[in-house]
Amino acid sequence: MNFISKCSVLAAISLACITSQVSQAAEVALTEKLTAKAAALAPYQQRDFQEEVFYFVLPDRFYNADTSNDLGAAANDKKRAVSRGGLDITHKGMYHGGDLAGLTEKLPYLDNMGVSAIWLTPILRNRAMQAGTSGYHGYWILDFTEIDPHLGSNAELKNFIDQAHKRNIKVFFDIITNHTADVIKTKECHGEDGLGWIVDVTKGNDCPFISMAQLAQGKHYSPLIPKGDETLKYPAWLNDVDVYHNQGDSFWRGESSVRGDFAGLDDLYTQKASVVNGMIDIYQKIIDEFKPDGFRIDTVKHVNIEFWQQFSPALMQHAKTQGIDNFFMFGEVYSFEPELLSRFTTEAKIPSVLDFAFQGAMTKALVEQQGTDVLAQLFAKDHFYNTEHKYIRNSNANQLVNFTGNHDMGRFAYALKQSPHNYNEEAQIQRNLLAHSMMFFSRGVPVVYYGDEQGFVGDGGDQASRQDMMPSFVASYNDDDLLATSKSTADDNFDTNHLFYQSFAKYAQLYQQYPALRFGEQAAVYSQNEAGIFAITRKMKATNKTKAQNLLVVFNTAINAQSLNVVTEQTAFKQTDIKLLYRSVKSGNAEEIAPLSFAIYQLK
Ligand SMILES: [Ca+2]
Ligand SMILES: [Ca+2]
Ligand SMILES: [Ca+2]
Ligand SMILES: [Ca+2]
Repeated sequence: MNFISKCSVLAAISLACITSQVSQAAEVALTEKLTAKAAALAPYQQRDFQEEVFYFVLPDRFYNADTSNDLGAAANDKKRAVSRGGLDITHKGMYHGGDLAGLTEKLPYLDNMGVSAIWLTPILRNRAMQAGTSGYHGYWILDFTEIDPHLGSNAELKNFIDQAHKRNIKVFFDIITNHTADVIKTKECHGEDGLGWIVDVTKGNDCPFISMAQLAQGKHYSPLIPKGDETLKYPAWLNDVDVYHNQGDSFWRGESSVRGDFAGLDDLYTQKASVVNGMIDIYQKIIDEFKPDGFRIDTVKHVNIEFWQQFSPALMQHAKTQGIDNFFMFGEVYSFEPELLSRFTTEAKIPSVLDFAFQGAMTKALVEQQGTDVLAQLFAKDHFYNTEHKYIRNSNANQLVNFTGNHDMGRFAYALKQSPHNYNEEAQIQRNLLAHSMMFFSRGVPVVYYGDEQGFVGDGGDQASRQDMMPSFVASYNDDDLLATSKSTADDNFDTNHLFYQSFAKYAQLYQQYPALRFGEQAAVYSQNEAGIFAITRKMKATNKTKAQNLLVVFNTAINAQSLNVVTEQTAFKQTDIKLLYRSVKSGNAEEIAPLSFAIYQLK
């Protein structure tokens, strides 16, 4: 019986719609009141990675609760002199003063949104200034044994973790093994003292890459450390030029991608056993001292796979010996191809990766308006991630890390703003919300990029996407038109009434309320070659803690209402076996999916 097709937005009150066979009772019963977290959420020590709602934040850009550390190291601190300075709150490439004390103070804000895990950009001590900008982002590490003084002390980090744990929130560190800060120079590129430039940097390639074939022919750079910089790095073995590749700058292809420097950042010789063991030792000590709940690993693609095969199992095992049974790691592999991404969860033995392919498919579906088939095509490759590791947990697509945008590529809201489809603000709001709902309810673990919950947009990637949550003094941030608010980034933006904050809190609540949204096996049951319905099921067998659960999640990427009927006609589901649990937009009968909205149904 094709009764749903009689229902449309205009005919929403027709008899056919009112006598809808799909129960709406559950939707009405679902509380609208936000609870901090579903009571069912397990204590963090016992909680699986797949249960988390992540919040990814740059501490420098979040909240400044201690102005005494804004310049970093103390003026009389000789050991840390290079970690002092770099503060300019008007400049997007400089320190803005945010710190661990600020994050600690704002934990209730994150808790109330349903955040259960926080991923911080690197917090180890950086070189404060390099080539005219600062290490506010944390990716220029000099000292792998202590916290950057701009962010606070080791004791403040421990306090932050303690306070997060008291709220049942996990803390993940962002770690780097590919490179250190830029200290090493070469005579050929920077002169005998290493302080200048010999090559013409205006021609693009900073310090031209020397290939293995060229090395075999005797061509090489003469690495040197400028006078006074010989002992800047900790632990001390990192000051030996022989533990680096010294082959010049990467041009991001071929062997240069693994052996070249990231714009001068000293690229570690990760094929050497001493470097592998040294890095394992560094991060085992970090685990011992701070007991983090896991690591996000930077620049994974730029380190040889053999390194990860040793590093990853060693750290996973070590964390267990420290009593962190659910310790987890996920890597940044900047690729949109599941075939390549999955090499790192299978061959390289890293438990999971950030799912750039998911971000790419979402952009095609919701920014470019391609058919929802692009999503089905992405998920059809999920089997690439399946494996059984000998030393660590199995890899599978359910553990992938979903995101809509980040600090490098920019925010999803920026992609929408840039679209040739010229979306108006309402359309940008709806598409942004739908993207985030897909991030929560598709297989994988959701990551909210800080500020997305306040309607931040940005002018691009990198520095342009790293706005302040505290009142900003950066002109190019403050002239942005934020979504769903009359505020600008010049204001304080910890608004718990913002539509996005409220919506993400609701998504987190649903995610934590229905185990199948976290653990359920996903199958794509309907997609089409134009914007419209994308439907998935999430099936979960009964466990000793939970009953079996079988959900149908339906997304509508079209700008007109769609009917659930298209799904039931294509599948074996009977209308009477489907019960509506939640709709993001309540209009029409229970089978109607409003434009740019989603609905969650329970299947018998
Ligand atoms: Ca500060
Ligand atoms: Ca490398
Ligand atoms: Ca260098
Ligand atoms: Ca701007």
